[in-house]
Amino acid sequence: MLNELLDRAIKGDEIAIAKLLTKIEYMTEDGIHALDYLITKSGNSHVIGITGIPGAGKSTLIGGLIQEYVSRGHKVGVIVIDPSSPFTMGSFMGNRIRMQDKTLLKNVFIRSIASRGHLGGISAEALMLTEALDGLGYDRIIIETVGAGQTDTEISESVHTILVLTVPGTGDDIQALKAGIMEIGDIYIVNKADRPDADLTYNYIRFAIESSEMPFRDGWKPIVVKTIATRNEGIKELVDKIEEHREFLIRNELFRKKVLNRRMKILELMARKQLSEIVNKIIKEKDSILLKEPISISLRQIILQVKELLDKKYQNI
Ligand SMILES: Nc1nc2c(ncn2[C@@H]2O[C@H](COP(=O)(O)OP(=O)(O)OP(=O)(O)O)[C@@H](O)[C@H]2O)c(=O)[nH]1
Ligand SMILES: [Mg+2]
Repeated sequence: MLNELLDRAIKGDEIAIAKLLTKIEYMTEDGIHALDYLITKSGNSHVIGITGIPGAGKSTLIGGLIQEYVSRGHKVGVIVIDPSSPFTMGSFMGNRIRMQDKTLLKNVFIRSIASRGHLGGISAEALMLTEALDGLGYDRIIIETVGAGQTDTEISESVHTILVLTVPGTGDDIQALKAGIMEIGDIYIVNKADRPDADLTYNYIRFAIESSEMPFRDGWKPIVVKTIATRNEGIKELVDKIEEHREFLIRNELFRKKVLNRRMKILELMARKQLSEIVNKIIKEKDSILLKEPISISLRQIILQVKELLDKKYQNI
C-alpha cells in the first residue's frame, strides 16, 4: 500500500503526493518509512525561506516566484506555515498568472501546514516535508514562515537562502532592525515599492548593511531589492539574486552543509517534542503527588520516571 502510494507520488501524481505528505506530517509508520526512502533522494533542492511581518506580501511574492521558476524549467514546492493564512493554487493564480495553468499545476506543489504553536517560525514537520518534496524532485522549495520577529532566526540554520520582506513607510524597517530580524537575511526585499518612501526604506536598509560592524553570515554581504509583488515587478531580478546566492553557497561548500544542518534541526526538534510529550504525560499523572509531597521529592520522582520511560522507549535503539 505504501509502496504503491510512494510510486505514484514519485511519478508526480498530485493526490498521492498530498496523501504521502500528510502521512509524513503526522509521522504515521508509513510516513516515516516514506521519509526514510525519500531522504536518500533528497539534498539537491535549493530551499528558500521567506519571512517578514504579516501582510508584507509574502504569499503574493511567492506567486511571482513560482511563475518565474517554472518558466526557467524548475519544479517548485511551497510550504506555508500558518493556519490563519490558507494558501491554495486559487489564492494566487487569479488574473496575474498568465502561464499555461497546466504547466504550473504539473510543476508546482503547495502545502499549507499548521504552525502548532511553534514560535521559531519553522517546525520539524515543515522540515520533514521539505525533505520529502526535495526527494520527490522539487528542485526549488519555498517556505513561508509566520512573521514572528526575532524567533525567526531559527530558520537561518535550516534553509539555504533567507528572504526578509519589509514594506516602505510604516516604520516596520526600523522595528525589524530592532527585533534583530535584519541579521538573518541573505536578501532583503522592499516590497510594495509602488508606495511612496520605497527609496527611503531601500537606502535605509542598504545603509544598515554597509555600516554593519558584525561579520556577515557565511561571508555573504546581503543584497537589497525592490519589488511590486502585485504587478510581478522586480521578480526576475530577485530570482537572479537568489540564484547568485545559491552559486555562492555551492562555491563555498556551504550548500551541503545547510542540508546537514536542516537534518540536525529535524532530529533536535523531534527529540525535544518527544521529550516534552513524555514530561507532559508524567506531569499530568503526578498532579496528586505534587499536592501531597514536598517539591524536591516530587521532582526526583518525575526525573526518575522520565528516565524510566525514555529507557523503555529507546531500549531498541
Ligand atoms: N500596493 C501593493 N500591495 C501589495 C503588494 N504586494 C502585496 N500586496 C497586498 O498586500 C496584502 C497582503 O499580501 P499577502 O501576500 O497576503 O501578504 P503576506 O505577507 O503573505 O501576509 P500574511 O500571510 O498574512 O503574513 C494583499 O492585499 C496584497 O494584494 C505590492 O507590491 N504593492
Ligand atoms: Mg501569507
